[in-house]
Amino acid sequence: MSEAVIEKVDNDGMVQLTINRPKALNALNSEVLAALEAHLVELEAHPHLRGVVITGAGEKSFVAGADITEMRDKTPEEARAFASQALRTIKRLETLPVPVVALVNGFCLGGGCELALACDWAVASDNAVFGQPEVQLGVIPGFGGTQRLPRRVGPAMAIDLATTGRKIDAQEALRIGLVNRVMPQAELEGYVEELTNQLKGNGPQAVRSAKQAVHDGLDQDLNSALALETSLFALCFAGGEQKEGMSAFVEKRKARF
Ligand code: DAK
Repeated sequence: MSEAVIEKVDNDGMVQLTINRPKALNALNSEVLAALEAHLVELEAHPHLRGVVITGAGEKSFVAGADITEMRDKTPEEARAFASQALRTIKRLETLPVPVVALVNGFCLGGGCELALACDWAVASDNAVFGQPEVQLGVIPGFGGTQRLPRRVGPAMAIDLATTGRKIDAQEALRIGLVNRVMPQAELEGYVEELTNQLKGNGPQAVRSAKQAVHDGLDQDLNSALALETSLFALCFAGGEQKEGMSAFVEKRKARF
């Protein structure tokens, strides 16, 4: 498989994907997108997947956007094809059945910000820089940014960012709810390990169902979404996980999922 994305898997089904184009600040070109999609297709079929962490190679950038050099000479038809490849790939990431964590270690711009928006969590280094600067290049966000950004930070802030193209620092990203945590770069890996260990300690099917309830419920009216939650809650009692989790509590021991 291409070296444009590096996959590291641990024994418990936790996978780290690293976008590996540090010389171009991990900008997303067709090769990176194809490699990412190939990894995601494999992960979709992974029976014991527990979570995914996605990051960028090096200490300067998560992803500095779509590749401007590659995009510059595209026709409208080619731009549409490029956007649909990216949209499909980002959708695959978003709909993985397990929590996906963006480990944002630097620039997170344009398509990079859109990639992070498709993740369940974003943990950022304190030197991270976020933005949707596409309008400064004469285009708009094309990888879902105009739709996922307002859903994450509200329409007023989304329009502010998408129409000015201004860059914001990690603290502002935290304040507006674009990221969950900010910490010094040196502590980022350690924190993500702590987070993934926490996820791995929980019932795997329960974690999947919690993600499904939130994601699917957001697309429904409240009553339908509450009915979905009830169904998923009831299903928790069909497997062995709930028996083990509750027995462990009663027997004052750690659950073995
Ligand atoms: N694409 C290609 N190369 C990039 C890049 C990018 N997005 N960002 C950085 N690089 C490359 C630089 O060209 C440079 O390459 P060399 O000159 O060394 O060969 C290398 O990475 C290091 O970058 P700098 O020398 O510029 O490093 P600095 O620290 O000085 O500056 C920076 C870092 C992140 C502030 C700066 O590189 C920068 O402003 N980069 C561009 C950020 C940006 O505008 N990102 C948004 C990209 S647009 C659509 C579909 C998709 C999209 C839009 C429409 N449709 C279908 C309609 C998506 C658009 C985007 O994401």
